[in-house]
Amino acid sequence: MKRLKFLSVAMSLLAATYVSGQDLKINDREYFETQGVNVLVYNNLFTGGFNDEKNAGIELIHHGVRTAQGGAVRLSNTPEQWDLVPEVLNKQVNRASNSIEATLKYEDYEFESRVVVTAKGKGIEISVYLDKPLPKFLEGKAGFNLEFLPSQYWAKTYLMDGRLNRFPRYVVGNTVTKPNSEKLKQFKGYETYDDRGTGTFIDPLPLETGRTLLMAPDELSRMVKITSQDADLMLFDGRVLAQNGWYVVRSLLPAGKTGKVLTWNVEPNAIEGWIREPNIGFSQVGYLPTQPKVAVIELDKKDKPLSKASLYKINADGTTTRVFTGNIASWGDYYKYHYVKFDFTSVNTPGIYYIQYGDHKTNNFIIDNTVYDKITDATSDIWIPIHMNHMFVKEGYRVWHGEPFREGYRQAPPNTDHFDLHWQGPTTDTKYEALELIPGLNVGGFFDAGDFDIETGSNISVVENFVHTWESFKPMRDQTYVDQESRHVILHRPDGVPDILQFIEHGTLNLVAQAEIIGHMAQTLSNSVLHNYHHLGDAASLTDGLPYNPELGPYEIAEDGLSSGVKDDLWAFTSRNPGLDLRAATMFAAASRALKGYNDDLAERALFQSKRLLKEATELLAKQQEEDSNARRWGAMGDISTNLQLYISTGEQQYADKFQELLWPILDRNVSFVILTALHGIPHMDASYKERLRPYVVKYKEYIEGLEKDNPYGVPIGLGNWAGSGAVMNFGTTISYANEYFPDIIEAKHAFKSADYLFGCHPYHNYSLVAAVGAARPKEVFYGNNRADFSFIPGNVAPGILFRQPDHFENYDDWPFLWGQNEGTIGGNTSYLIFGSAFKNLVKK
Ligand SMILES: [Ca+2]
Ligand SMILES: [Ca+2]
Ligand SMILES: [Ca+2]
Repeated sequence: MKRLKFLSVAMSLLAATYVSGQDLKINDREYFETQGVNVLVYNNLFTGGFNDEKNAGIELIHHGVRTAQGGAVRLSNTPEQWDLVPEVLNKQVNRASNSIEATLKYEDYEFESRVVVTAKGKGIEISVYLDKPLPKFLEGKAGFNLEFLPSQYWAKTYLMDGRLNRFPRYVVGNTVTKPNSEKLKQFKGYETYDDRGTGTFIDPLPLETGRTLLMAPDELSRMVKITSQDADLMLFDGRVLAQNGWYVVRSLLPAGKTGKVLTWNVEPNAIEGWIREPNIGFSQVGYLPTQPKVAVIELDKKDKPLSKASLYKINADGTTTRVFTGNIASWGDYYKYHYVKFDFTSVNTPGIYYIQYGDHKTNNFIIDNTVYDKITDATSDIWIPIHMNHMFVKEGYRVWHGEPFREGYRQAPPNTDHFDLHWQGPTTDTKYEALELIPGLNVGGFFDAGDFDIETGSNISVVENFVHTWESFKPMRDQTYVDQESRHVILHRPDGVPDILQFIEHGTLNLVAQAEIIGHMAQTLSNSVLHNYHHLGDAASLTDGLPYNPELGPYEIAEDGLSSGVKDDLWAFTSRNPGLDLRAATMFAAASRALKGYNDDLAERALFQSKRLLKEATELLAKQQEEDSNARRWGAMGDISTNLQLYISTGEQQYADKFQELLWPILDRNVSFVILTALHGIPHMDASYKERLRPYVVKYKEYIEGLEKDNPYGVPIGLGNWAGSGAVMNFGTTISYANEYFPDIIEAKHAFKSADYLFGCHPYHNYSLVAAVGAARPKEVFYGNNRADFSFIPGNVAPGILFRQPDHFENYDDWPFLWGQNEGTIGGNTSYLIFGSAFKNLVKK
């Protein structure tokens, strides 16, 4: 909707476009800027490791949207995640010459190049310099690439040397295969592709080749002209190799040359007089009649704030009535935008409303006492059961996935480095040989996120989150059929058992199996090969269902049909970590409490493992501490929450003492970091504990008030590489509990800021970050296992609004693939269950 409106503005400015705009200049934040065009030069760097690599290099923010990135010397046509990335050795900003330059290095090939970006009028010149000729092996491989966001260009036109074309909506490209000997090695020697024994890899062919590329002349906000003086421009479609690929414009660097070897002129069109549309942030879920109602309006700094905004009510006959007009209050600047607020708290009649700010009208929302009633239902009824591993999951006519990993898990070989940040140490720490089947682990557990591994640490938190939700709020909701016997899950089919007990059972089944079979907790149950780690689609098709048999040739199936030569198995990473075992011990104790009376056998097994792991882990940790004094300070016995949980489970005073010993100094240093854990201690400690906590709660109140000055939304906004919805939920949960125990200090009204932010009142756009029932305009795309369909799994909570250096907030809603913005995790979404439950509880009062 926003874009349609934008188009009409663009069209009306058509006539004015070719009047010379402002020239690009380096601004105070050290990137090139003119109104509507920002060119960033290595403000965000490649890492080569686990960060999303579609967030780095030379980047273009074009009329408010980051439409191009990845500008750098690259070694393949359409680089994938885990392809080698250049290290940016140094970056110099030269205001006198209006240029920014950086040296790029590929350590593996001892290959350095220098990229110089110089403002030239409305565009930039990008030049590549070589001091030494290209290494022989990189001839025909090294080139300069710039990547454009497919969702912002598909179906638009482009011209290559005047030839007419249209960007393809879906990839239908030409490729060739080349011998693997020509393939460059990938990060740490991993391979993102399975060659099916052909000994070849796929190399995309260009869609077009020429010297002048004019992109999107039909859409002035996206129009970019690129000319290359010395080498052909090639346009590739990276989606041919990977669904998260972008359109890549590329020129090869010449062999045998030094000095200035490549020059591009890139001219992004700047619409004369363009001003970004106001982003009117409000809760898409709506508001209670009695709650605070404040819209935060994000404005272009060139925009002139209006003095008033209005609220309109949509009547039963479809007509609308203006019911309230109020003043706009300035909040101030936050990074690159200006923020104003519109308070319409006084409107308290239930009904359907929209906000009118100048010419801008929002979509409708509801004011009513019931708006929050269903905020956790999609998460508990749909997202969570779909992420149940080792089960067949069906909804209506649709099978979400078959039963995955029937062939079980094999012992990860010693000294194995894993792409998902795990490591099998020098020994297996089990009775199993490397690659031997560890029978019985393929039961229960939850997929980690958009991938299908079992992260033990996450699964422990998940069971704890479920138990916490169960014990605090007793949700009896039953919308899911779960049959462990036949390994079947059916959504929207009640079976007489509260779903949350079935989720606790499901998580516990896997974790108990780990403890019983391995003897301690595995770090993870995960993919052995990278090329099925990024598997998209049905988890049951990730492996071939047969265990790997080294006696067989590649891809061969044994005559008895019981094993195969396909190296696609999942492995158990089993290096023993007593800290993890200790966490598991507390989780098992909690699970045992919850399961008693529902699944007594599992409750007993969990309790047995809890006691055993507690004893063994405590001994192991004590031994570690003797050997290493650092372990004393940073080891798992230093985990505050674990000690509280141990006290709750065992009633042993030593854990209560340890909990308090650790708690108070950290509260002194950073109240907001541990206050929630401290609050959870109240029901289990004596009255003096609560009184001692009181001054810290007063301090937390100051923190809450400080956030009002920190940013216009009044919630903690994270600036890391994974966006901050988790911290916002935690903030709301903390306020809900603090209000329960200290209503005289912490007012309930603060919790609404978390809900507002999650449901639409945040930077960049105003869509709800939860694929939730009840929101008028939830986000439409998320990074789940169905992300290739540009879809979502209901109830998912996106990490949300990602900060890009140095001043850009972003959440793509037409491109699901950036995980730091759009991926839901089992840990995060079960935290949302707690937030939602605590918040609903608070609202009830
Ligand atoms: Ca994972
Ligand atoms: Ca049920
Ligand atoms: Ca297999």
